[in-house]
Amino acid sequence: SSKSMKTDRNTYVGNRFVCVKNPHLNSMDEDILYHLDLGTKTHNLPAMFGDVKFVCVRGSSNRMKAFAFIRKELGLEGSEEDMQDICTGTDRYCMYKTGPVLSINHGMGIPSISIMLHELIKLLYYAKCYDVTIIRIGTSGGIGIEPGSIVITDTAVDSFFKPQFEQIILDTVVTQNTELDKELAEELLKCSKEVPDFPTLIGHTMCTYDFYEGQGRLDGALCSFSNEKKLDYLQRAYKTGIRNIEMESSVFAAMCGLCGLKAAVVCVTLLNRLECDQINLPREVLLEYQQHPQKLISIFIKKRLGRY
Ligand code: R2B
Ligand code: URA
Repeated sequence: SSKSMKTDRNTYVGNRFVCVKNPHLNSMDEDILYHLDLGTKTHNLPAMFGDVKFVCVRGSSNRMKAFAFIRKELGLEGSEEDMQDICTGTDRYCMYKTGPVLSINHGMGIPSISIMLHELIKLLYYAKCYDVTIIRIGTSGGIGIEPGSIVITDTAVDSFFKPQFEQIILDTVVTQNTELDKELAEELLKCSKEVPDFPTLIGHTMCTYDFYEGQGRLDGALCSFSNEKKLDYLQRAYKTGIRNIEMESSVFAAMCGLCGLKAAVVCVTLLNRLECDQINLPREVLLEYQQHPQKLISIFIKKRLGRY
């Protein structure tokens, strides 16, 4: 049977620098950020990334380019260079930088985002970045709310509705805190008042290891439960304050919290899971919904930069 222990959340107040929690890194002569195709000896990370203040992460790499829109939105004098993928030597992740805004994709699910975050956090640390806000923008399944709504996560919860992320480290289950920055969530909610086109709310987000059975769907290749059981589960989730379901928020909240990054999760809902399982929106509606989080985020960044 596995042992269990609780990690302390970093009580990060004074130190505004992005930090790592790994004593072994000190004794490494070089650190290769393999999945990003960057390294401490091959790249001048402080020169490349030292001015980063906002990191936007999202699932797909295709949509990453769409984020270059922020350059226009922010009125930043973008060079063609800004449109170049920084992680050229790898097709795992794509990264774009425009002024103080770094955008990177994370793939689907906890393992994929976790690998990216290890390397991204080390990158920000080596670059001596400070006062960094990181926001995951993405899609999700809503519970009891209108599709197209945005949910700003206050706490990520697991499939048992618990506000924690259980990571297996060696043969120990380590439990980590998944609370996100409350002030940042409120600040984002305030920004949403300026985009009246879609409802935005703060709620809990359930993070699962699977899209199908793991999210109570009846339409996967496998299903071992009834419609009644599904609805009972989702209704109980709703009662605890869960408003959407996705697949990365828990490890994102845990890792960013431990490393001194102010973090937020902003997801649009593509369907109401109390009504259906399949995402059957017309392409153009889907594309429109996916713009909602980035519209909100660009207002937020513009405000922070005093350009709104
Ligand atoms: C939301 O959408 C993806 C699954 O379709 C997954 O990455 C997530 O969290
Ligand atoms: N992403 C998810 O993880 N679940 C959904 O239902 C929709 C998008």
